[in-house]
Amino acid sequence: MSLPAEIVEQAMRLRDAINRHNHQYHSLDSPIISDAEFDQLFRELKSLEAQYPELVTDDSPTQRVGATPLSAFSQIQHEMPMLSLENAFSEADLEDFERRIKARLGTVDTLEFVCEPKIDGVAVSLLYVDGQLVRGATRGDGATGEDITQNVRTIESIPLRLQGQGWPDRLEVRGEIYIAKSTFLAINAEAQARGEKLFANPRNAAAGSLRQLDSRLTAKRKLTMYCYSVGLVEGGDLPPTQAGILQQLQDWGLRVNPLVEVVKGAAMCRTYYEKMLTRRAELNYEIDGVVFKVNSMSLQQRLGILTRTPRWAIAHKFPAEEGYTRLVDVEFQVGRTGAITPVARLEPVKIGGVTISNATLHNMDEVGRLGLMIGDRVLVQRAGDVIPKVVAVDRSQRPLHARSITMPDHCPACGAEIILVEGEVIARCSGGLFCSAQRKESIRHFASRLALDIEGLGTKLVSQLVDEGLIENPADLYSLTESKLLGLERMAPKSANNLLEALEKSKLTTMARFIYALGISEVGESTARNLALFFGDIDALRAANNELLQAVPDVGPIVAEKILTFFHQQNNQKVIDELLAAGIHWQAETSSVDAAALTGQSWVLTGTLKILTRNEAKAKLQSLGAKVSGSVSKNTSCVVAGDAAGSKLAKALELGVPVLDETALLEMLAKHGIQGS
Ligand code: 9MJ
Repeated sequence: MSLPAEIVEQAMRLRDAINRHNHQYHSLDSPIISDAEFDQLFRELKSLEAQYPELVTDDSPTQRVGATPLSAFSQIQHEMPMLSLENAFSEADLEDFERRIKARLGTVDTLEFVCEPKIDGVAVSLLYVDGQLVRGATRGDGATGEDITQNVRTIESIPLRLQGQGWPDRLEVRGEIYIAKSTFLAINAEAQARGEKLFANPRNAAAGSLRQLDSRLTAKRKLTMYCYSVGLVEGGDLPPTQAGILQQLQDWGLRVNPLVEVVKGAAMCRTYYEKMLTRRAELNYEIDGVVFKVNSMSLQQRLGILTRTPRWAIAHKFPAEEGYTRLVDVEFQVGRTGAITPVARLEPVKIGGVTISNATLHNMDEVGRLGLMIGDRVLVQRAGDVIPKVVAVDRSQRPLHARSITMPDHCPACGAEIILVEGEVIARCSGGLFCSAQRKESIRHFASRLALDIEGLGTKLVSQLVDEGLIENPADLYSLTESKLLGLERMAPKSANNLLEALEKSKLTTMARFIYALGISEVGESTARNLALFFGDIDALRAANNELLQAVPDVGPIVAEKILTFFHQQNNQKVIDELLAAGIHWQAETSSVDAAALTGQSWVLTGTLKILTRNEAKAKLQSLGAKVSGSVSKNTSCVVAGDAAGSKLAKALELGVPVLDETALLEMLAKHGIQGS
């Protein structure tokens, strides 16, 4: 039976629309219809295909998942080897690279290079025949890889059929499949909740997800891909430059990194490297360096390949952020609230240009999950400026004399009993303010940047001052004198004076900082700000009852209880009195600000703002009493949409949640007494 022409046409129209919107959403990050509208198109196509099963084609977007699980991956031979890249680690390596190329080409002209972020994922090859995706394969050893067609078909940013026209009959596209950092964290959080093994990093998570024999599992992992080159090209032509090819791939619906740039000469490559190094932390995917490629394809041809690496490309690697070393010992540190944290003492190892000899182990559950023993060879990871952590254990290298790690019964600082509250993973010292470690931490917190910001009062000095009996609590800081300080080891008159000056300067602060500095359990910066705005007066806060506290935005029964407990302690009240008597003061919170204007409202920020930073916008909304949340729901009061706002904006529109642009936000803030910048 032949299908009615209008049905075939309708199915084609739906597929085209779905493919186009998929590309807008996944590759260009700029959806033009809402999720609901997209779902509607998808449902229409599904029901049409259910009604007319002959309509179902292999490249229909409804066919991404559905294959039966495999028993093993089959091997494939790459028709053109998948190359690896030579590495450069320094400016000199880069200059050498340029010099070699110029010598080989016999030219003195400045060369054009394409600069690309080097994605730390899994290299794959996609084969399109007549525009249809027919095969996906891993790089393997470059000559032989594994057939992962079923799995790549589940990745929504990989088109099952190329868009537009003019593609070669056979086209092999290469690139890197990866998992976004945010997705990686979510996967691990879920694994942790289920008590499963965690992935060490996003690359392992991507590789593990791609190596699933059951593609339904791969489909759940939200993998994506950036394409960066072509392999086999038959029956058609491509643009004459690398940059042109990338643009062409994007036009055919493949995802290409928007941070690619064309530059002239090695010096500008270096500038690109520096720029990406500073942007690295803010990207939602891991990059381990940048790649430079000669832009002209004819020059690439002339330069050719050296065994396994092309002469026309080089990877400029960032300093490694992971490294193996040995766990020498585990010590137990006591935090401000008595929480006991196991800390790994490591054989010093250089990671990302920094020598690491300590790493956090978080808690004993984590030690158990890692299966860690003292003496083990461990993988240490350093990400940006966060504390390094042990992420994996190399059990094959466990020495015979490896020792197990046990939580002590008593606090290493004060000897008080360590208690494990039921239902909590964190063990705590029961010594309270008698524990010198807790005292040191609370003074250190008081002096920290977001609290009273006392310059020069670091961990070592606080420790020295407490150990010498010069201070016991934050208020004692203000009775320090030059002569007392000069009694300390290695304290020069200049440093002593600097500290006294910093202490004097810290006396003028804000009420929010002061509340935060007190170190009340569960009261972070944002809650402190809300408390300051709500009460406006420290005595009102000190006298508040549970009910009143819970009227403050963000304060629920647990936080209210913590605040009450803190102020019930005579010792804490005494310290506050002494601090105020020492001259700590602040200006009244600006009364023209309508601090309760948005109380009870939940706001969401999305897209790029031009005038305010995200954090500024968030703080300003919070100061009017709004909660700022990360996801849109029917309970969201308002969404602020900046440039390139994506799915959150679509969701808001779908749910009928009010949307403001940045100008409207600034107007609203001004109306409530808050200036824009
Ligand atoms: C990555 N990993 O992002 C290449 N790569 O080119 C980029 N890898 C590459 N290019 C030729 N951007 C071989 C490998």
